[in-house]
Amino acid sequence: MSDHRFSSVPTEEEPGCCHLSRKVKVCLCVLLCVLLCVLVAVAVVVGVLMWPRATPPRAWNGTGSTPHFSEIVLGRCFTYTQLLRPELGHADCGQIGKAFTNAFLSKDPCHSSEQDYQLLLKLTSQTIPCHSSVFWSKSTQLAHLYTRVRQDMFTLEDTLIGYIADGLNWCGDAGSYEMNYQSCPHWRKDCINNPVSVFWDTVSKRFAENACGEVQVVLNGSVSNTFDKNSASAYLNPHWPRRSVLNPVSSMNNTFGRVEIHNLHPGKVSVLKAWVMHDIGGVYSYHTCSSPIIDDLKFILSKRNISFTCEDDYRPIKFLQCVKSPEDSSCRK
Ligand SMILES: *[C@@H]1O[C@H](CO)[C@@H](O)[C@H](O)[C@H]1NC(C)=O
Ligand SMILES: *[C@@H]1O[C@H](CO)[C@@H](O)[C@H](O)[C@H]1NC(C)=O
Ligand SMILES: *[C@@H]1O[C@H](CO)[C@@H](O)[C@H](O)[C@H]1NC(C)=O
Ligand SMILES: CC(=O)N[C@H]1CO[C@H](CO)[C@@H](O)[C@@H]1O
Repeated sequence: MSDHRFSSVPTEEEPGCCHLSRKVKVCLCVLLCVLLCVLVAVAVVVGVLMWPRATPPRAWNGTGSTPHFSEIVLGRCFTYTQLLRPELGHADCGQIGKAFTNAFLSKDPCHSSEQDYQLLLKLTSQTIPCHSSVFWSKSTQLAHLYTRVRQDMFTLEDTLIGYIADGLNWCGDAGSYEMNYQSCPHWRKDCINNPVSVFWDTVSKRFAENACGEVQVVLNGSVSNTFDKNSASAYLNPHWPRRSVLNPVSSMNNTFGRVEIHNLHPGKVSVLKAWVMHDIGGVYSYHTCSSPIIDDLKFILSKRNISFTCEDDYRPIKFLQCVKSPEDSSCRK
């Protein structure tokens, strides 16, 4: 009771402090400790919450990482290795997922390198049978329709690594362990050595290097800007736009010309067969097998001792187009 009196009488504070009972002192001490602990805890929590905001990731001009990137990668890996190609059932999807994110997390997204992806490449190595590689340029949909029907044929996106990454976007930040979901470097506006462009160049190169026997390429004869005026540089200039899955029309155009044809092995690849396809009902065919751009392609390959053939509107692929437009006159003969 006396304790209570003391604490509630402020005028007696000074002398009172020395007469405090042991019990009160212990109580005060405990109270102080608790208070201190609470303060420290609050400081830590606030610190943790504020930290990312203290160093926000850099802002870029390109779209940010695909939401749920890691989950998508893992899910696709299991889908591919367990359901689509069970012969790859031994692949370790957990490790593949980790190797993928480790390739770019906590790194400057403008200094991505082939080296970053080496472990991922190793974990996803896959043997593609000879005579079954299909390249494409500006014909993504049709080429994939073709390999979907011909399950023995493979575009890059039909291999494990291509299947996992197709259509995704990703980047990290040098100052954080997190992915950057806000923005990522745009290949033209920011930097060309960004994680996505470097990835596609790296895996395209391996895909081309591993190709053997007769290989095919599906080309789009119905686009003007792809192959005309800039055609030679499109095939020869190493700084030409990289593949970007987010913008297939504008920038996915030249991985074949810039990376893939230069990495075909003359000893392994006997012939490259080009199919120049035209849109059904398209107003104008910009390119055919007799276009100068095809000559350029032929020339590049001949210098590398790879023979080349070209066919306009290759029938097996034309049939696929005709499924969608059965009434078109070109489909009725
Ligand atoms: C050619 O490219 C255009 C524009 O990207 C696309 O709409 C069309 O489907 C493509 N045609 C073929 C045959 O791939
Ligand atoms: C590839 O896309 C870029 C961006 O739109 C375009 O400027 C360029 O002309 C295209 N290249 C070819 C060869 O079509
Ligand atoms: C192509 O073959 C010719 C003769 O068969 C040879 O002299 C030349 O070195 C080869 N070129 C390449 C790039 O392999
Ligand atoms: C080319 C381009 O659009 N660059 C822009 C990228 O984003 C920064 C700011 O985030 C702008 O200042 C640039 O103009």
